[in-house]
Amino acid sequence: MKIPLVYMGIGIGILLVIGAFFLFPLHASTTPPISLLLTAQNSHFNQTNPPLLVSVDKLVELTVQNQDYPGVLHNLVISGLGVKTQTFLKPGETETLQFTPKRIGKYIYSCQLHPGMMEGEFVVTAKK
Ligand SMILES: [Cu+2]
Repeated sequence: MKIPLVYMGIGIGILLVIGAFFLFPLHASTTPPISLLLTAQNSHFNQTNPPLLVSVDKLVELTVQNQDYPGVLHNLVISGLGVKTQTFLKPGETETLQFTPKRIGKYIYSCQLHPGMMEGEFVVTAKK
């Protein structure tokens, strides 16, 4: 039995399309971001200013919320990564920052109004 050349061509074409789909999946848009939450309360982040660990080149979604006493403002900066909340958050306010760390290393996250009291490590590790 001989398969006409045109059918073989179509068959190969279909295989190429399927192969390309597996080789180049649309991961970039479907990979979920690393979600982190920092709650400012009693002039600390998450009570103990814990180290935050993320992977290099992966989207981070970092939510900062102020749940402190009335009148106590907080913000968040990560020095060296160019990450900063747009405003000083009032109690009850929340801001979500999205960024992709490009360099492995140890950085410091902090509140500019409470240096020393609200400072922790932000660690960018190799890809997993
Ligand atoms: Cu603060």
